[in-house]
Amino acid sequence: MELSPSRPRNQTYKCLLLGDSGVGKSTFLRRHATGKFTEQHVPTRGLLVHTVLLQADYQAVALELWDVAGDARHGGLQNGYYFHAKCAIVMFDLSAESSAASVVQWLREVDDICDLQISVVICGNKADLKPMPQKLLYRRHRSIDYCEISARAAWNLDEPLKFLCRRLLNKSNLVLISQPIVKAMPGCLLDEQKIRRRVVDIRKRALPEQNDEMETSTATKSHVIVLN
Ligand SMILES: Nc1nc2c(ncn2[C@@H]2O[C@H](COP(=O)(O)OP(=O)(O)OP(=O)(O)O)[C@@H](O)[C@H]2O)c(=O)[nH]1
Ligand SMILES: [Mg+2]
Repeated sequence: MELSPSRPRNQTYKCLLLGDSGVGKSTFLRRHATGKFTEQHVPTRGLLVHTVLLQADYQAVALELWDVAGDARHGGLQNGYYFHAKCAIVMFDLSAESSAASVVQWLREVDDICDLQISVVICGNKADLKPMPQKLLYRRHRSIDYCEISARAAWNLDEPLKFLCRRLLNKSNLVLISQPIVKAMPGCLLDEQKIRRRVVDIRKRALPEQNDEMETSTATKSHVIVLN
């Protein structure tokens, strides 16, 4: 009897990558695609797509990342890109207040077109920079998670993908299987423990879920930004 190796089933999920211009969406995508980091900001025109593979047990999952231009002037089809998305990463820059204040708007667009039944992870990028002085607050929601990464320090880059796949597949032992060699940029230091403590704190202080509905006001008081 001949034994043929079992082939993992490959499910593909469309994943939106959203956020203000300059927060690092394309850098994140490029890190996953080629491992490279680009210093200059070249605004995306329309859309970039790259597929990453993850595996749990014998099940392979493909996440098709749709990196949508953050600047509406370069937006192409804009929210025409949102149709049939199964999940989304809404990215902001941990050092830029305005990008955090915009998260609520990006979530509203996702909600309008895809419905917030889809899994979303709010992802603070540039954890290597001095954080904004405002405190970040986040509201518990059954389909929304929160994480922080640094594309520059190549830190935690698989975290948002794992969050989403965990929700999509209900499995916790996911491994990224399509990862190029990714190195931190020279001179880029990161206080990992401090950042992890901050994330734990943000989760601990999470506001209660409100009537199953997305909070729509940006609630930007002087020292606090409510992300969702
Ligand atoms: N310090 C730091 N800079 C970063 C990081 N990630 C990206 N950048 C820089 O942020 C700038 C913008 O990055 P992009 O990836 O082009 O931003 P984008 O979100 O795709 O912007 P649009 O295409 O205009 O929507 C670039 O200068 C990157 O080098 C990071 O983790 N840390
Ligand atoms: Mg871009």
